[in-house]
Parts: sequence; C-alpha cells; structure tokens
Amino acid sequence: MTTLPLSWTELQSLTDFQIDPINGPTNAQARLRLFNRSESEIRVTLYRDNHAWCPYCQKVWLWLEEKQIPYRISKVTMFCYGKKESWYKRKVPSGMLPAIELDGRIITESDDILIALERVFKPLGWSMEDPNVIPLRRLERMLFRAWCSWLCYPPRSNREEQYNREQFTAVVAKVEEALASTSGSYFLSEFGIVDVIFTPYVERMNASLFYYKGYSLREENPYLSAWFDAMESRLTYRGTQSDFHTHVHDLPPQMGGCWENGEPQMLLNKARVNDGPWLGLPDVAYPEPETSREEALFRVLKHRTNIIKVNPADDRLFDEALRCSLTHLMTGAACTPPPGSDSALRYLRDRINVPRDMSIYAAKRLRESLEFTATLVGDQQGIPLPVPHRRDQDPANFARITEHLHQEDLSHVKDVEKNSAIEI
Ligand SMILES: N[C@@H](CCC(=O)N[C@@H](CS)C(=O)NCC(=O)O)C(=O)O
Repeated sequence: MTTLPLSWTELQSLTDFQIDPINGPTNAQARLRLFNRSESEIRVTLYRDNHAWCPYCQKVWLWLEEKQIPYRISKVTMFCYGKKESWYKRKVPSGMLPAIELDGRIITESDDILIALERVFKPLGWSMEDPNVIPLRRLERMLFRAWCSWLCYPPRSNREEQYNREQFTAVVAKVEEALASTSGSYFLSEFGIVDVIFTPYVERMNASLFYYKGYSLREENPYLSAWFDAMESRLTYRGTQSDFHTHVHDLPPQMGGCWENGEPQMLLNKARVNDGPWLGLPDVAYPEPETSREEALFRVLKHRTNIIKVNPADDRLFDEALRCSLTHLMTGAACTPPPGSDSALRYLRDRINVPRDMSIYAAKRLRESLEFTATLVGDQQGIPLPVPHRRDQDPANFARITEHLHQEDLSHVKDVEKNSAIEI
C-alpha cells in the first residue's frame, strides 16, 4: 500500500525551517557574516570555493567564525569543477584559494592569512608563531604527508601498501600522544588555533581512509575520537563540517587520485558510503537535530527548479519522483514513483553536497528517502560521478549562483550543457 505524492504546495506547508545566514550559526550559504555587528565594521573579504571543498579555505573560515569577525564571502570556482573567474585571476593570478582582502590588501596562503588576521584581530587562543603551536603545526604537516603517501599513490605491492599504512598509523600515534598530553580533548589546554589547523585534513582523512582503505581513524583512536566529539560540540565546526559521501567523491580530482586497497572491510565501507544506510557512519556523532528533515525539504524547495532542470531525466517524470521522495521524507509513507525514475533519484542522491547544500543529518535523511523511493521501482544507478574532474558540479549550471558571478564571467554559461550537475 503506497501513498500518492504530495503537491509542491502541500510540501511547502511542511517546513518552516529558517536560519539567519548573516547573524545566525555558521553556514555554508552566507555571503555576509555580521555576528550582530554593523556592516560598516567589515574589514575582511574571504575568497573561498563555491562548494566548500577547499581544506585550506575551511581553516580560515573556521578561524573567522570562532573569532566572530564580521566578513564578506566571495565564492570562486575551483579548477576541478569549472572555469576560474577572470576577475579573481586579476586579484590572484595563480587562481589559488583561499585569499582574503584585509583593509584592501590581498593576502594568499592560508598560514600567512591567519598570521595577518591575528596581528589585526588578536590570536585565537594561541598565536600561529607561539612555541607551543609550532611543533603541532609541524606534526599536522607530517600527518598530511603520511596520508598522501598512503592514499594518493598506487602501491606497487601489498608490502608497500602495508608499509604506507604503518607509516601513517605511526604518525597518528604521535597525534594521539599530543592529544593525551593535555587535560581536555583539544590539542592545547583549551580550544584554539591548533584545533583549527588540524580540522580540515583530519576530517578528510577520516572519510577517505574509511572508504579507500577500510581504516576508521575516528573509531580506532580514542583521543582523536574525543577530539572529533569536542569539535562537534561547536556550532562553528558543525557549520563547516562535511560528510563521508561528499569528501570521498570530491577528493580524487583535488588530490590527483585516491587508491583503494580492495580489502574486505574497505569494500564494505565503500558500499555503505555510496549506497547507504548513511545514518550511523562515523562521519558524525552528535545527536541528530529535530529539524533535519525540515531542513532537507526547505533546501530542495528553494532550488527545486534547477534540481529538476539539471537532472538528466524528463522534467515531468522527475518532478513526480522527487515529490514521492519528499513525501516519504516528511511522512515516512512509501510513495511509488513513476517507472524509470530510479536512476534519476539516485543521480540526485549522489550529488547532494555537505555542507554546501545542507547540513550532515539533513543530507543523510534526504539520501535515505531518495534511495528508499528509487528501490520501489528498480535498481538502476544514476550516471556515475566523474573521477578525474567534477565538472558535473560546475556552478555555472545554476542560475541562482550565476546571478552572483561577475558579468564578464557569464559568457561561457550558455555553453554549458544541460545534463550534469545539482547544486541545492
Ligand atoms: N599552500 C596553500 C595551498 C592552497 C591550495 O592548495 N588551494 C587549492 C584548493 S584546496 C587551490 O586553490 N587550487 C586551485 C583550484 O583548485 O582552483 C595554502 O595554504 O593556502
């Protein structure tokens, strides 16, 4: 027994999810952050990528949010998913992210940015150049290098794979030691700059090693586990936090490849991240907010025209299938979508991005409903996600985003084929 899909108007009445992007909690959608201060106080613009994939941008983003510095956000395209904006290349010829404009001066390189910011706005607990911080910054780079050696090069033998794993876990042991040496869960006696520096890559290591190597960083290391929990107690971190599905599919083009080891645990983890169930994965441990379904619905409603437009399926067929999934999301009732819509639903399932589109639990709930609804009519997968690039995510495909691009960059928009991406 299945129910009929609700209309868009009926669905609309089921959510009043609202956040204040400017003064409310940290969120990926804001272009202005004021923390209840006046716009005239703004001295900083942060240039970061559209999709919140860039780890070095997350570092600066988190710092500004923790310090509650009023700032503007200007979003730029990364090479792996589209054409770099020419106005940005005039400011930063390399096109690299992040950059900030501080009192009219452009600064690049995330560490230099943090040093410049702390000179003006005071450090976040400890300074980047504090003697307690410097060795921990070095340790973070050591961990990064060991992770790259294991993940980003094809091993020539099982022995080499094992060696790379041991090299990585040996550095993790040093990280555990550093965390164990303080009284709380953070790297120093309280939350501060070192936690911000470790966050982006430790989050990406947790996702990628789970998926490509069958190794669960967060579950296998008690001090890192407590550190993740402590980070998740902060609304700032939650607003920047991504999930396993997003990271494992955005990292390969950024890193030049991620190599899976084919071990049984890895294969199980990979299937779980791709096909669900997504609730219960070790990418998040704080309790699910009551608003997660309403948030997912709100975000889909806001962008539904584009979501339907970019889906490769026929618009009317997908409109109905999507309403079936959303009906399931909000009522829990099974709603059979039109025959042949299973691959279209999975196409969307695979392209929900956290935190760009919605927060982690909202995305999990939406993916579950898309998958549940698709299963009612078949097991066809969507068009696979590309690996060497992610031009399926080119923001030029999304009218709402292109409105924000500078006029001169609109010239290539009409050349972009309809068929590829979703940004919700
Ligand atoms: N050392 C630089 C590294 C920055 C970096 O590698 N940025 C990448 C993104 S994570 C980038 O802008 N790549 C060009 C692109 O993807 O468009 C820093 O710390 O800021």
